[in-house]
Amino acid sequence: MHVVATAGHVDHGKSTLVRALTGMEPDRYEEERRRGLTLDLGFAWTTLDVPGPGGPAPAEVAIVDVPGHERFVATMLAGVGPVPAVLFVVAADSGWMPQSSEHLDALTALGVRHGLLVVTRSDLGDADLAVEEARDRLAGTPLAGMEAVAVSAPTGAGMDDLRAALGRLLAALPAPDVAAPVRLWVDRAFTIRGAGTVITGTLPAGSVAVGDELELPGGARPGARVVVRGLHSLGRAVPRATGVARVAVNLRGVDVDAVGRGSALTTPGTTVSTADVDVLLRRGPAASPGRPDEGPPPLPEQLLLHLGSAAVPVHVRPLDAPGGVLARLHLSGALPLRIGDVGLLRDPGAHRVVAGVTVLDPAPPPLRRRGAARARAQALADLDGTPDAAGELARRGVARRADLVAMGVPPADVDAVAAAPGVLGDGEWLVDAAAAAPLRHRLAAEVAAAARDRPLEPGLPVEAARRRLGLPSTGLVTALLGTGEAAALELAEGRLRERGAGASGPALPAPVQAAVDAVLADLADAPYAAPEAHRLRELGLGSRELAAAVRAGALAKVADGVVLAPAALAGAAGPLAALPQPFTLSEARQAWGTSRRVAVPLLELLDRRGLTRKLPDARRELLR
Ligand SMILES: Nc1nc2c(ncn2[C@@H]2O[C@H](COP(=O)(O)OP(=O)(O)OP(=O)(O)O)[C@@H](O)[C@H]2O)c(=O)[nH]1
Ligand SMILES: [Mg+2]
Repeated sequence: MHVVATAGHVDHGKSTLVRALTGMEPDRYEEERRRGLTLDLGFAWTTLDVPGPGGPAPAEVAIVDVPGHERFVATMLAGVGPVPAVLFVVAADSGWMPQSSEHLDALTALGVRHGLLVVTRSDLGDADLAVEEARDRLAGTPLAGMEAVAVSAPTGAGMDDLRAALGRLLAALPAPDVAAPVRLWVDRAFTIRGAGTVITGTLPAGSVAVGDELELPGGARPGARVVVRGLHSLGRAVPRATGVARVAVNLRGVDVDAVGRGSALTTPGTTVSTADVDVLLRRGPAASPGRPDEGPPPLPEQLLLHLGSAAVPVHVRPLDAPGGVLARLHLSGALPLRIGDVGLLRDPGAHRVVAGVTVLDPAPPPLRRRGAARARAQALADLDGTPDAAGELARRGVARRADLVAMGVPPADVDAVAAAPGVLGDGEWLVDAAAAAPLRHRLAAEVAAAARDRPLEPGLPVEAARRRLGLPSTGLVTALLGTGEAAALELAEGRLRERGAGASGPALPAPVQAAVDAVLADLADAPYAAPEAHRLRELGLGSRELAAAVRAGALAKVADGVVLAPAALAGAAGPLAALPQPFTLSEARQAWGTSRRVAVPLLELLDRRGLTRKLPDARRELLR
């Protein structure tokens, strides 16, 4: 299927042309027919012969009929936005008019390159003159070279030529990517009794099938998933529709108020729902893709952004210079966008399309510091809206793989950049190679600072390192290890420390070392008489200090608050060898010259180490 839209000044015969071509009534409302004025989008379709390699073949073409009245330009744009080709209508008897210009400017800004110039009402005026005038106006725009056909609806003159020319136009349209992610801009939403909410739109690429789960970005529940309950195309129920196509989608569990013109249904994870976007502006009389040579006047700050079927008020902030080509748009509501999306900015009061826009970054960084806008302009200077995996990652330093895909970077390109030399990742996130070196430097500095500031701790917890480096995951912190300035760091029990710091034991701070020395002196004559709680307190050895002394190998832990000299613990089985076997707790206590407080956990420790065994009568024997 193909989809084309009409364009042109009010009353120039667009709807009449659609009627003559399809036999269908594009003016759906009684009021439209009564007033002879199109108020809203109309939809009609027909079958015609399209030339192909194997000769002409019948193909279906749907036509989105737009209103020409100056008050309905926003409606016109909602209809044209997702459509790749246009029937540009000019009446022979009145010739080129203001909305001819406004519609042409809009089509130019949207980058529409395929169309037919249809001069209508040829029975009422000089069609050749109208064609000539239109050619003048079209010069320099992407539609300059389109074929021209003159028709008259009442006489039927030119209609066969029109069908033939339309066939040639359709044959020349680029084939859309059937595997592309779906973004279906809604142009109508209504309810059908018994079926619920139905939306219609032009599917430009990709395919939608009954049962598909799609995302409804924006709306009352941003990111909500919806299921395609039913699908119609050109009035028929179909199991699947592939772009380009007109589709009507019956949605399960969606209130009709939650969707409307300007909403979109998308393949989950394939757009960024954003209210801030950096764009390339295409301006001047020919606001066609490509950068203008000279700077036009500054843009108004408040404009309407038209993109897809959406029209959203935006605040425009120039990034490079007033009248420049780069701007940050702040949207009054989020839209689901990708790099390379094309839209336009319009000044509705002035009836003027002021610029075409190409999305360069749908997830731009905030502009906080002075000079941030200018720096941002430099970062964007060479971009043209083609998503580039390496560039996106380099500009961001750290990025989530899924976010790059949502921005429009092909998944295969994201995989390739993830595998590039020097790029780090944890499966979910990526760190650019150039960003890794300064992160390693900061990590080494943080670990050193932590060792200095908190010597009793066995290193900097990875989670603390993550926070200090501002990284999104601890996986990325550990991915930094191994090379560069992080080569000297090691990870043990969730903490980072300088390699080797744990092996010989970290040096204890002087006061702790002095207290430990005092304990060891106490133990010199009675090696198993572990210091009592009051003695430890008096020496300033709390649980943190004791843990550090144990980690440093200066003391050995028997139980909480029970410490011995490491050598005493290692030789604890020795005094038990002189006892009659098996022996009692009391005999062991006396052999060690200590109290039950020490003897009980010490025997349990020896049991666990397999040096002693507890018998059913609670006595123990030494195992050799
Ligand atoms: N004589 C003659 N009248 C025509 C022809 N085409 C359209 N008309 C008349 O021109 C008037 C306007 O036609 P429409 O088709 O409603 O124009 P339109 O471009 O759809 O108008 P809007 O949708 O409101 O912008 C109607 O009265 C038509 O009957 C034609 O080829 N010959
Ligand atoms: Mg009409």
